Amino acid sequence: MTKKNVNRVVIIGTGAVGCSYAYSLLHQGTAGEIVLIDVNNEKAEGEAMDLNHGIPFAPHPVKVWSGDYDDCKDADLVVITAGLAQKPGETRLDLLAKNTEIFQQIVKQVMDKKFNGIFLVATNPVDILTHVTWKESGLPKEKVIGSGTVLDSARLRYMLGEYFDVDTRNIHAAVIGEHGDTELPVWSHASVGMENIHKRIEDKAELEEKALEDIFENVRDAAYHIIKRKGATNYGIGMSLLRITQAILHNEHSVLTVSAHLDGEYGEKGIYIGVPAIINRGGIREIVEIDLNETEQEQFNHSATVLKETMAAAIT
Ligand code: 6V0
Repeated sequence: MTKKNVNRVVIIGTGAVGCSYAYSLLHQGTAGEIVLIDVNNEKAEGEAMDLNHGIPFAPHPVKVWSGDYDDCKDADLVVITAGLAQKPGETRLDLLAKNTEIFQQIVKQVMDKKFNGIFLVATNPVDILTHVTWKESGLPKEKVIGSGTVLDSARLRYMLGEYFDVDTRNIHAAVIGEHGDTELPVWSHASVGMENIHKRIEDKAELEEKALEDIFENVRDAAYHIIKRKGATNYGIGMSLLRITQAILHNEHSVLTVSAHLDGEYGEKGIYIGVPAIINRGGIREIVEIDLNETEQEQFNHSATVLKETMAAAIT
């Protein structure tokens, strides 16, 4: 379909994550056009029909349709949430090899249409698949972004907000590193309201440092806890993708812990990994290099090493 003078977002993969994201986009009126693509075309069609029936209640006019790769040509943003989920007995490496193949096909089809917008990747393992997207697309690194630890940082802020009984929006705290088991919280820069988190604990008799460890464990393992109960996680990631999309399409220059390509920052090179970065209409404007304390720096380097080893083992 010919593009109108509005922002077009193409979502590839209309499973639980892709549809929660589409629903969030529609609610907020963030994009003027939302295109759904899935290898299961009927699923994409059904989702588009269903979403269309909510348009009378959206804040702005929006067009939603199930499309094809031709629609990527004029897209501002292509968001990939397609892929296979882990099956019983299958390792993460097996899954990575299969999803890498799927990504190579998807990215090739998008680039064949002369796409020149921004890629946003959510499929797991997200850091490595963002790297694959960057390699296959040939686009500059700032135009290929992974959702990274945006969701993990949101989970941390939510759980800290509950613990301190302070509005989540006034909690400044971030998770960085691999979106996975080796991620880490940056306590050295965390604050509640405008007060340093450790000082806040010291000031209040009912609070204790040990709680921070438990909170972070719950953040890190949140996906396992949710998947055990409902089989997938979709709303939190849907809203995280929306937040990144707003930062891009509204040229916000917002700081979010996306998966960005490092070129010496934090002492690492040649990988995509979760770090704070300034996001605007051009994608990643700048990686924010905060001073980590010694423990955090060690944990970050360990996380980067695990990612590099996994990538080397799976991608030949
Ligand atoms: P799902 O519900 O199985 O949906 C995946 C969709 O991808 C299905 O509709 C498939 O038909 C489609 N698909 C598969 N192959 C292709 C292809 N070649 N082209 C187009 N479409 C294809 O999975 P769900 O939506 O639950 O999860 C999607 C991915 O998001 C998984 O890898 C999750 O692990 C990942 N998540 C990432 C998070 C993050 O923070 N980055 C958070 C939650 C889930």
